[in-house]
Amino acid sequence: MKITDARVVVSSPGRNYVTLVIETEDGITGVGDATLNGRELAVASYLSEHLCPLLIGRDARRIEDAWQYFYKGAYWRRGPVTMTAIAAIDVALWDIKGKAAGMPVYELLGGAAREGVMVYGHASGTTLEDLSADFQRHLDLGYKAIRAQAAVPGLDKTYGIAPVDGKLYEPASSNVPQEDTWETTAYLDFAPKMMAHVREQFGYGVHVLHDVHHRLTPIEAGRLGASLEQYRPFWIEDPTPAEDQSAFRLIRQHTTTPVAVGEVFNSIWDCQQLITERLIDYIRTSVSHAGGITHLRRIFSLADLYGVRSGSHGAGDLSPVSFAAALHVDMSIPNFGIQEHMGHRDPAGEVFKTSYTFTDGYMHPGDAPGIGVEFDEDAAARFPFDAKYLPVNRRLDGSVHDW
Ligand code: KDG
Ligand code: MG
Repeated sequence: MKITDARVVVSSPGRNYVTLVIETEDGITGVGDATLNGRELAVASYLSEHLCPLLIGRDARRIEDAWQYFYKGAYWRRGPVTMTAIAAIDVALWDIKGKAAGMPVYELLGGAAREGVMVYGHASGTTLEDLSADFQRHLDLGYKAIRAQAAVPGLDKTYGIAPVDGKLYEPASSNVPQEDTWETTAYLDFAPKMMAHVREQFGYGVHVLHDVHHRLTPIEAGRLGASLEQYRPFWIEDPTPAEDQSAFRLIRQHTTTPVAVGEVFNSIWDCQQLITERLIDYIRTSVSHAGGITHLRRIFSLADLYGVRSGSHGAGDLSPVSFAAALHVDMSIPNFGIQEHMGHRDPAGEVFKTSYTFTDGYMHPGDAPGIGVEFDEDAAARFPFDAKYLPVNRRLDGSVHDW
């Protein structure tokens, strides 16, 4: 089954997405997500200049061979741009394989290991009262697990807070990143109060998650985990900049609060020590940034050996294509933990026609052949690229801080 065309479409239906479209000689088309938030055009160029020409004439059925060819063959390995590009090819080829077989991809991965995928939504507020209202809104929607974030008193801006209830937080259009402020002491004092507030209001019948966005030192993270233990969080996410894998030993020495990490990882090598030394509880690598379905399954298989469960990144900057692909993986692996579900802002639905469903806090990828997302290129053309950047984070003294 020869590949006859491979092209990249950059569009901004609500936010920027980079979509790879692969066509085969027998008329089957596959799609992959190549979105890398704030660096979209780098991946688009890597694909269209270097990889797409090499796809023409290849056999679309040989997914593992394509993966090895683009990973090992390039000489330059790993890194977010390379691995997002390989992921897009990999997912598009799985989409084609599923369509050719007339089966949803999760069937090709071994079939359903569960009835549905527990997802967590994002509740946030500029005050604790606003957070409560948003948390209640998520409970009313049926979520069984909810991430709680609130603005830290004393700081001008806190990342991850939606501007209005029910909206998604996203960077504003600009060629220059916005700058946020950070002060660790204020945050460490506030986080337990926020968690106490959520538990007092909503009890212990719902899973509560919290994202630290890589801002603490290991000992600060240990202190945070210890201070939250009594409120039984499902996890604390990204407590420290995670390229320092051995730092997690120190966190582990000080707290039993579960730790989740990995949304910025691109390969199994980035989390090898974290997994094999059992320094984390959930690995958050994603289909789109960690080399596609093929490589993500390798990471999750390693994690399974060490009692680490999956908890894939699923923010709005991962397009509906990679979100759907994540659900297929989640359905089929033995060590699924939870899946992030931030959702997508209109008019994304005009461009990506999805077949996944949400019922009572659980999602299912649907039974359409392939990944189950149809990409409308004509609709995408109505939404041109719109430069946006994640914010840069500065401490009160003006120095640049960890993300
Ligand atoms: O592109 C980065 C965002 O997806 C990330 O900042 C959101 O931390 C995030 C999360 O957990 O979804
Ligand atoms: Mg996060």
